[in-house]
Amino acid sequence: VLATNLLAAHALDDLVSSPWGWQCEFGRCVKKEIAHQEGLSTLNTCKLTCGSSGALWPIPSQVKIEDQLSLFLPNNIDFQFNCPNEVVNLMNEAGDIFKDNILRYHPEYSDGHVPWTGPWDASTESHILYVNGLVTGDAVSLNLNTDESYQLNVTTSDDFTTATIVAASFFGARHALETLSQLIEYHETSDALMVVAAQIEDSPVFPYRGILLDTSRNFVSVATLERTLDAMGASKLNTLHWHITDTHSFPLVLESLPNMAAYGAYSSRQVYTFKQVVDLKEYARVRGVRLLPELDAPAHVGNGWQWGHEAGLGDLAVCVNQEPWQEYCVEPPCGQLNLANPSMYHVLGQLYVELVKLFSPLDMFHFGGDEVNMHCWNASKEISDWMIENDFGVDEEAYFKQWAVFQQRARELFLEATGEEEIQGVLFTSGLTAAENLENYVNSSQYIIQIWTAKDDPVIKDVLTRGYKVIFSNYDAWYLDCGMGAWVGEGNNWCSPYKGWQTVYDNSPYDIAYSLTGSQHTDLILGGEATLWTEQADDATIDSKLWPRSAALAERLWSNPASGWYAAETPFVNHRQRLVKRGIQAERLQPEWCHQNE
Ligand code: CP6
Repeated sequence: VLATNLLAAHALDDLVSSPWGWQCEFGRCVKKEIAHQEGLSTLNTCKLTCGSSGALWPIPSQVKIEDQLSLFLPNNIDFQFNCPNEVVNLMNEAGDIFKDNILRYHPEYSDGHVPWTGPWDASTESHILYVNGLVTGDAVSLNLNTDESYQLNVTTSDDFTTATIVAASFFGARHALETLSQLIEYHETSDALMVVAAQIEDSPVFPYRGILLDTSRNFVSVATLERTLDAMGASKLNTLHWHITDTHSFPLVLESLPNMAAYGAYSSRQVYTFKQVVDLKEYARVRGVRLLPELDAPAHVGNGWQWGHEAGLGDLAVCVNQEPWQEYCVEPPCGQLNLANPSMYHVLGQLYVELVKLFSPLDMFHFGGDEVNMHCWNASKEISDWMIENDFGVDEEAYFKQWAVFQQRARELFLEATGEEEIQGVLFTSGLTAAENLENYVNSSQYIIQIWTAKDDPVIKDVLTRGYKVIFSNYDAWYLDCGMGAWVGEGNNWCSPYKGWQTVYDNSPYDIAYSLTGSQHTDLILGGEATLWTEQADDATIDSKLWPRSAALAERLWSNPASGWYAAETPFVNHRQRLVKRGIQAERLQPEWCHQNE
């Protein structure tokens, strides 16, 4: 028996007698071996008692679904939303994506490119799906305060089904459409099936649910960025942290600073134009995602900045591509901004003006700030002379002070570029965010700290007790790359152990060595992100490294279930299937045999 779609797998329950059965655990149907368990049901019954269809991902806060299905015609959807003028166009676009996705989930459609268009079973011809919605708020851009909650009700009468959505923002409403698309199943033939009744109330646990993608170590095409956004929307992830530049390459074409890409891009084809970025921002928004740009500084810069020398501005960056790299940085090629050169600040300010033009509106900006190497600065005669002339001294402490001055100036330049009074900066944990420097150099009302080290790092307690907001991207759970092995060699294999989706799933931001008070939970821990540094990834492999593992992160951050991965396995396999149907080359989780034996 061939179960093309797991959602229809319960049809097999009656046909296949197997040693497996289903049991409800934590609102999810879990497959158990009958030999060791009593009172197990078929998936159908389990779905009823469990109150979950086993299909929804991420699992909603509250869900009641009737385990009966009615037929409807997927190309006969009546879509009507009552919403403020500002969001009418967004809502229509989200509606078109919703309709397209439903056709993509059809079992006879498998190549990820052309939606199923029929023929449909004649008996379903008159059955209409009405999607009616109310959006009360007029927000058109997503930020940390956006209300992403929604209510979704499904009812069915003789020959039509009505799905009613109520949301406080466009973003909540588009999430509701994702959930609704997951309540649709397909029969073995071409019929579409819809649950006859459902009541869902849903909102995310964490406001920041992200993916970091590095486009500097290797170039990433716009098509891959769009696929990433498609999959993020499908999983209710809301932030693409775009690590646009690094020492390796500078792929962004800027109107007033064309030399950055001219000197820094791998080739004239491997760049992002102004129009591509602005279009991508819009593409993301329609899918409920905001772009969070990062310009990593003062370390992790280099290629692209060399033009300054030839333009008579002196060295904008120092120790660029210098060898032996081990002395000047943690990863070749090296490079850091030249603190002694006022032109560097002038160019940085121009760069920020360009970034603001591209990415506004921005309530957050990522300043990077990681992995500064003091020896790189000290090895520059220009910088050490300047330090001595200005009576700073050239010891480690003096360089920390100059790094802090740099960061302060960078923030001011960014604010000037936006014309705003305030912006939330984000900084990776680094020497600057060590306990003794935090209080002197990093203001907790100005900066969010991104913790990329492991869960037992004492820095977590250091920042939370001092009132800093945090984002987690722990490298032992949420680093999806194998970057370090690319240059360290010598048996230092950072890919090992590979972080399976179970590891990604079971890492909760609340589950830390330091015990939190109530308001530290809700006020300070904003969420987390999976990171894909691209030393060893490009267009050919990004999908399979990101997916479906980032979807495991998505449920952790949207629902933060009390249970671990075991209870989530079946719906996770379902969700992976949906990602593939949407054209994402997501990694396979199980042999088909596992599903045939349900
Ligand atoms: N690039 C930048 C990197 C890393 C960081 N910043 C990194 C460090 C350690 C590991 C993986 C990636 N490649 N700019 C640290 C935030 Cl294991």
